[in-house]
Amino acid sequence: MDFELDDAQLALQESARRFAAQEIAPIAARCDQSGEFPRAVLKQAWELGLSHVCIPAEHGGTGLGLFDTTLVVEELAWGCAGITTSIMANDLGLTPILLAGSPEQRKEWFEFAGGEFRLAAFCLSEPEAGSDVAGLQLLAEKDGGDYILNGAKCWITNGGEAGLYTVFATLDRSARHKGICAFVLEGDAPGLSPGKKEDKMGQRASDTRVVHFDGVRVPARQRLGQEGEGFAIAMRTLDSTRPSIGALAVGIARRALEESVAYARERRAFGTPIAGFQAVQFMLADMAKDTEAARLLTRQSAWMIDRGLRASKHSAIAKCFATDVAMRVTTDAVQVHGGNGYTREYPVEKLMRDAKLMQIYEGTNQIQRMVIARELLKE
Ligand code: COS
Repeated sequence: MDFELDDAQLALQESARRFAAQEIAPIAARCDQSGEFPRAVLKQAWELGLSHVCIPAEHGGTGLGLFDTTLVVEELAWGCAGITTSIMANDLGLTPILLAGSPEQRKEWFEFAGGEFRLAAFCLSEPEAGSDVAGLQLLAEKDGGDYILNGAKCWITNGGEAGLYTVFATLDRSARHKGICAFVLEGDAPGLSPGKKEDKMGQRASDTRVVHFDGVRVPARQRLGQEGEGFAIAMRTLDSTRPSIGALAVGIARRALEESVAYARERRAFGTPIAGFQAVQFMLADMAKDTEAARLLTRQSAWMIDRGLRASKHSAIAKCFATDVAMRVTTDAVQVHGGNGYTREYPVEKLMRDAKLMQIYEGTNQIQRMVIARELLKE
């Protein structure tokens, strides 16, 4: 592996870094406190090619590989994890089309998603089926050449803001994973309605909702892959988006480390900056080494996927390790800041709240350990 960035990658990284510093970071605390959804900033990211990055160039997108995507995501997440989650949920919503869409579907839906500013949402989780995807209950009943969807999804990022939804539903609940199909729907499909916005602990700028499907009619041409292939499409999607979650966690951890180094240099105790104390230095050193390791694992898994290698285990390792690191590093950042760290005057308490969600979404870290162990035992 050669992780030296070329000129194009450095320019991409710099453009994301500048956008995060100039447009995201200044509104992060406000959106966190008010729960405001910063649609204008997301549109700006799309205009700059920092969002919807998986849409291939032949369909008008940036067509970034996963390695390059991790460079962008780390920078954006440095500015605000909630806003970055809204941006990256597009790629999560679009990846099933990339992996399983026919050439006609790719053309139609990528041009629909990227031709004008439209957010995408990935509808997999349900009230009774978050980790157990094969147990999902959203029913797809056949009606002539169409399917009729009935049920609900929950914890859907961009749930109330999306113009395109990729949706997983079952033809037969008793068939478990063999009954699942994947569909693409337009946001204004009759019968599709978002519920109220969740009042979350962290990542409050992102829009998370229940989405209801009441008799939503979907033509068969909007099904991705064959009937019964939906489970594998969902798993392959998550395999290839988990490195980006790792990168998002690295962005949070890096910000927490930078804030802590700056604070330790300024804050004085016992007549000297606290950076002079070994107790603080060791915390900073651990934060730095863990963040660096998380970045390397993340880039390794993305690099493998870009080369078409099977990466279920490495994606799960990257997601699990990097998000656990983000939780530890942000908790230590609050500790380095002492009482100040526990107040909203300083950014580290938000980082800690934002990091918690990383261990839960796109598969809890318990699920990641399950995936890693299963892959190990198969080898
Ligand atoms: N890629 C392709 N196919 C896969 C796969 C993958 N990564 N993982 C599993 N499959 C296939 C299996 O090979 C098996 O195929 P066969 O029918 O040929 O035997 C089938 O899918 C069923 O797999 P498995 O028996 O492992 O399924 P389980 O029901 O035991 O569930 C877990 C597997 C728990 C790993 C899965 O449900 C999961 O990832 N859950 C977490 C979901 C998640 O991340 N949710 C977050 C919400 S989305 S933001």
